[in-house]
Amino acid sequence: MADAQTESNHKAGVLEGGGDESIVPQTQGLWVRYQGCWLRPLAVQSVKIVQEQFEARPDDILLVTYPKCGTTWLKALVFTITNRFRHAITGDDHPLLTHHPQDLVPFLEMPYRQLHPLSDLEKLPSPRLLSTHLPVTLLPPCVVTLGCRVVYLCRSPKDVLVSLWHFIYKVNKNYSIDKALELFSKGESSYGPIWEHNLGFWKESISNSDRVLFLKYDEMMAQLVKHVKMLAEFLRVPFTEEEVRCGVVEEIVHLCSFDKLKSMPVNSSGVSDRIGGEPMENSSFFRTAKVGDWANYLTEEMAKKLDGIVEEKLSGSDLTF
Ligand code: PAP
Repeated sequence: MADAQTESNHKAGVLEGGGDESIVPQTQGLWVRYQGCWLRPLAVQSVKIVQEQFEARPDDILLVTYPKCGTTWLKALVFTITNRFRHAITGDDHPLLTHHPQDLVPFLEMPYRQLHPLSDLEKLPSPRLLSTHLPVTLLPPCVVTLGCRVVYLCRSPKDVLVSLWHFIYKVNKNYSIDKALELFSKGESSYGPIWEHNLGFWKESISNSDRVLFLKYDEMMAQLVKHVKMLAEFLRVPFTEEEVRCGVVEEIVHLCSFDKLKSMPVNSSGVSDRIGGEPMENSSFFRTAKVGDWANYLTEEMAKKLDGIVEEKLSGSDLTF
């Protein structure tokens, strides 16, 4: 009920603080700042519930992404790799043939968490595969203290901006690419600033390399087999020599490829409310998957502006895009 009110305030352009001083409304009314992170107003309550009530298990595996960095792909890959002894990759009953990849790995801060208590996660057998967009600073502390493993996937900020713009533009035709760039460059975007999100997990991956695997979308695209093997090693289910010889790695690459997933009826038709508020077409998670697609939407000047900001924010860190 509270969230329905929040969402209707949001649509009416009413900015809310929710009585919580850590929530600062943002001028455009698209996001509010919560503990240093920009969130959709509707997401704040879910994030708070996760922070306060989520009980991690030491063998939990968290798939962490900034939005539009390849969440759908990572979920498909990790689900397939870790479940390959239960679900044969070439079998005609593989769950990816009948489920959207987004639905195979539960999202911690799913919309309307207050209506869907965390008990759904508690019922899952170990080891659990879970996903989140939370920056490291907002993760429930138990995730760190229990040493849960994290796979972090990031992507060139220019491609993230363009992917995100397409996604939001579908439901908000007032959201121009110029406006998207203006806000994104100030860090104002769901779970932003993106550079803080990236840097937080970059640092974690350096200090805890056995616990945090840091991946880049463009590098994965360029070397698929290498990254699928790397994922399996990190997830402690490495491929046997026999599996490699029989082409299991290539089969996983193929099953989880953009073209294959996009063509499946379960992903190409229907709608679902995954982000809260607006039901989105299942196909909206499969657009083009092209590295460097930003060049079709951003002028040189726009690209230079974002590059300059990102370089400055990441300077001294060795993290580059
Ligand atoms: P989310 O963070 O909102 O859950 P996410 O899956 O990260 O969504 O974003 C979708 C992007 O991943 C799209 O990028 P694009 O807009 O640049 O095209 C989508 O095309 C891409 N994507 C989806 N599935 C795959 C895949 N199997 N391989 C590579 N990229 C993919």
